[in-house]
Amino acid sequence: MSNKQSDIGLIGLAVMGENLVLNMESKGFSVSVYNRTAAVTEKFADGRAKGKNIISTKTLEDFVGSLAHPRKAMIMVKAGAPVDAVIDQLVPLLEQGDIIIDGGNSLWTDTQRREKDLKKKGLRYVGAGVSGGEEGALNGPSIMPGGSEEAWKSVGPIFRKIAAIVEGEPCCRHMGPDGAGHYVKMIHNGIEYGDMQLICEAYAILKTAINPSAEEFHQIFAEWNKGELNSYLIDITEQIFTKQDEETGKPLVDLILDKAGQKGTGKWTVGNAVEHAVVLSTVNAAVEARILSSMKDKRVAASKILPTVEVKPFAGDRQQFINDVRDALYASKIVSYAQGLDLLATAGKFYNWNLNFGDIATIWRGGCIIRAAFLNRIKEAYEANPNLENLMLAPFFTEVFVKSQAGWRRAICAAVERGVAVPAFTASLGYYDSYRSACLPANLLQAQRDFFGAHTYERLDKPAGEFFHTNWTGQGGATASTTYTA
Ligand code: NBP
Repeated sequence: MSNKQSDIGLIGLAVMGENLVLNMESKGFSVSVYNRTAAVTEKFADGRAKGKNIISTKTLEDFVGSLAHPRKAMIMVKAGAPVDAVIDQLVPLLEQGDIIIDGGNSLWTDTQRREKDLKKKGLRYVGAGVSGGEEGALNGPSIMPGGSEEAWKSVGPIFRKIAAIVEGEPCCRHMGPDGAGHYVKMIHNGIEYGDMQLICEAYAILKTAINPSAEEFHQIFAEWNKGELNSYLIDITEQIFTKQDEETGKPLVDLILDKAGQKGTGKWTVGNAVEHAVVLSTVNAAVEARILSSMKDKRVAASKILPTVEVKPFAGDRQQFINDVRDALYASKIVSYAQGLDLLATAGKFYNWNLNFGDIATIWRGGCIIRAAFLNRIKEAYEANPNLENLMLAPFFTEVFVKSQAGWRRAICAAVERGVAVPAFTASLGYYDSYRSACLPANLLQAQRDFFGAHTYERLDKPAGEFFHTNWTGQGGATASTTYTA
């Protein structure tokens, strides 16, 4: 072991860890590494780390001993119990003021708990969401760190240097205290679920109605990528349609089993939205679509029993239809972001995180999976009005709905007529139509509640706060209507 002290250390040399280490080293930082299975460390040392400013260690004692003070130890292992296991082993080796960073996809409440526990021991804790996968980790991810301002001062300069850069600005800013960074990362992942499902639904509508070839799909997505939908996910979708299976010569996408996997951040996001009574219908539809997709055997069996619809041959203007689907995708995407940001705002207030939406949109513009041109518009919307009630109400986005809503509705009608499931499109439009409605049928709902449960109701023609109960059946001898004041 050399006596040299590294700027930072990283524990966990799987896909993300290895690439983050190489990224840090390439930006001029010296890095120590440790992995539970020593053979992995050895392979890295003899392979990609060879000749680089990277110190490989075989024990956590050597790892900690190789770090410059205050020590910065970044954990990049599987989320959950493994993170606690590593922390438990690290803590006895560290000193007051040292910093532990968890860069995995940890649940934000775990991060809050860990930060609180470690603070009592004089250690600083940073829960940092890292997005961008393998390629982002190597060349510049989007990083969402949470934790104390003091800890941020120590790790910020390293993180901002390794993050993706968009228009000269690193895609890394301090998100807020304790679990704020991991919470923002979770919302990022939820939005990612929504974006991916919306793209898949656009594909499904087009396929059923006008059946483009893989080459045509490639061209459609390439065209969309030049406009307002310009994004990483549209870009990779465009590329997917160009890949041919070597064995059969067919488009590979047509040979892939339609069963989607998921790791859990989507479900966490939806569960938390329910807890905070925030509507997250697009992401919810996306999570449920993955669940339904995984039930392949049941779907195949049901497809032989449940009646289908007779599909009419497409008779309209093909290009107009493609444009309608594009408009539906863009409008639904805006709704999904509006919902995700609403949840961020609600949770931010609940936890006193003081989240800055301009900052969040800024660091999502590059490095991460949801990076997209339209995040610039979101950034501008929050810069113009930091207290924006709902993204849909920002003048730029309201104008998008003016232009796109006819096509949005036509595309959904076309899907429904053909029996194509578009749960994320319909959930988005349902939210839009509910949110913009001054009147909803909840008058009838309140009447039902009062009928069976005497839950009372307010009236349109009386002051708010005055509650009424009606004897709906006239039985039981009670008066027809009773007034209660809150
Ligand atoms: P994995 O999530 O596959 O975890 C593998 C690493 O965890 C290995 O280094 C393994 O060591 C280590 N590990 C495990 Br498993 N249990 C351990 C324990 N009890 N003690 C110590 N080490 C343990 O790695 P990854 O895909 O690189 O992801 C790392 C984190 O980053 C995760 O939280 C993930 O959700 C998040 N993330 C991943 C991506 C991605 O694209 N993969 C993107 C963004 C964020 P071993 O070699 O000894 O088994």
